[in-house]
Amino acid sequence: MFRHLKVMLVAFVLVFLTMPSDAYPVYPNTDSPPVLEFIWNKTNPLNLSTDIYACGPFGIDEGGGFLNQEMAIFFANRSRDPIYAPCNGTVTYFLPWEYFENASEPGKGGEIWIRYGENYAVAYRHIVTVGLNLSEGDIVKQGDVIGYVADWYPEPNFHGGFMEFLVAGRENGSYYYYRPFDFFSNQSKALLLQIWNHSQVKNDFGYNTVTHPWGDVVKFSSTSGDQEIPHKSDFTIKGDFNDNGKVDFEDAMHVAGMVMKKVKPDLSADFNNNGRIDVGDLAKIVYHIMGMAKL
Ligand SMILES: [Ca+2]
Ligand SMILES: [Ca+2]
Repeated sequence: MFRHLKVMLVAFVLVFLTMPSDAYPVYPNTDSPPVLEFIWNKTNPLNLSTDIYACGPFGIDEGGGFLNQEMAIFFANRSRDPIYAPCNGTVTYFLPWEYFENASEPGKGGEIWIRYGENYAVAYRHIVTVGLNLSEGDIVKQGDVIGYVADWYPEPNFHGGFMEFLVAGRENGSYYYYRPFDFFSNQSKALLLQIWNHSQVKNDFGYNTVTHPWGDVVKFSSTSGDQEIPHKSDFTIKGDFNDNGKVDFEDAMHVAGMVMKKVKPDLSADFNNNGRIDVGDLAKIVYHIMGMAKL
């Protein structure tokens, strides 16, 4: 009987000491929202008076109460331009797509989600990823090329480009799509307002249905967002190494394993921010479980 219990105990400890952490690294180490930069092709800058065909605002009703999750720019005379990361972060979702010709069509195109810190993510849909060496888990820096604008053909012989951008995040356990405009630096906001004002088409794509440039809705949650956002942003709870939605004894055992060097150290367990996994981190997670400390 005792022998049986001992074996079970050893097995129990071994399981948790070797438990892998499958979450992508949190980068940068912050709870705060990003300050985004709208970076455009530096060698071939936008000509505002000729290059902006139309703008689509965030949050407009696309029919049946389905609100638009993205802001969109329909470019004139421009396609295949590089798309730059608007902030630092971790690639948490990457869907490659090679074809410029059809990436702007509904249900087609590549997609990239970049999580910023603990609570926010930015994403581009309908991108082309040809030639890019990116995968989920990669760290990207603001200004890195993360995709290309798709082709778009509003009428014969008109070659434009198409770009869709979104900001998502979580607050108190709920998931939201946010109006992207609000997250940009003042300099980028000024450029985005110029782009909005130079839209050649002012009676379509929802442009004339809003009073605020880039959308009247500040944020919204939805059933599809509740599924998409945590999945594609790989949002995890700090200290929840076994991914069961709470910080518990098993997670403390995992940190103990790191302290004892039985498990590969993971700096997301550096709760006391001293650059290594130590007894202080173990103490913090134990106190957290007991409700006496915040991670
Ligand atoms: Ca857990
Ligand atoms: Ca530490």
